[in-house]
Amino acid sequence: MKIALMDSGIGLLPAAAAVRRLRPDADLVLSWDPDGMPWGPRTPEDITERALAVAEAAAAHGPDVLIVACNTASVHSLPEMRARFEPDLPIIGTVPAIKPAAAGGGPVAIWATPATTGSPYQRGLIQEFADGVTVTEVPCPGLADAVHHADESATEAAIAAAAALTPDDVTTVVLGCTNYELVADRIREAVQKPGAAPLILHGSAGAVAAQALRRIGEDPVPEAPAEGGLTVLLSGREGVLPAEALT
Ligand code: DGN
Repeated sequence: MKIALMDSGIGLLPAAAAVRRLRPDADLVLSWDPDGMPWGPRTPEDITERALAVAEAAAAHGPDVLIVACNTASVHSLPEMRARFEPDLPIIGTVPAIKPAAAGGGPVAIWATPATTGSPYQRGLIQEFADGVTVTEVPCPGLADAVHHADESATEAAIAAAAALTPDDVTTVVLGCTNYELVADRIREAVQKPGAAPLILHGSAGAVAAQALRRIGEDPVPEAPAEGGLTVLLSGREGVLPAEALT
């Protein structure tokens, strides 16, 4: 079994690690776009063009399923991706986890890239699943890029700016960009108010990994031998990734 994941950058790692935990025997193809990232500030047309190119590179390796491990690309480009690749290659999107977050009653804050924040797709999810729940959309300019480049001070500054836009009484934060799952602890620290109930964070890595397996009729087998291969594609060129990046 071969499972491909794509994103603009290393935001695909949490979902890839989740796939590895469920199926250590799966071959992984990770395709991202160092030449074009970040996608967050781009126009929807531009995002779709870059996402299709990165997906083509992954598809050329013959995966059974492709996970679009990027909220920005999913909210803007899923119809085009599906039209291009399905039914031969099933496409699994990643969109902000508003439904489970709103089920807790809120108030909820959705942290996402500027392109995802306020997009018709995100607004539709809020309307459909968060009726009667107070929801604040928080754009986080620069955060995805800072996380990708492991730029500590830019990450700190972008988290502090987003925390300042997050109402004090939120109980729940949706991590609406896959990069943010890599700094979830720091986001929790910045938003958690002293004395308040522990903040609830909703990412999407585990859910999309499980959904990808379901879609191709495979069960989770966490005890399977850890013999899955790894192919890394950087804007279409073969690259390498240290094994510990997926733990
Ligand atoms: N990982 C992407 C997402 O989930 O939106 C970040 C996109 C970007 O390049 N900013």
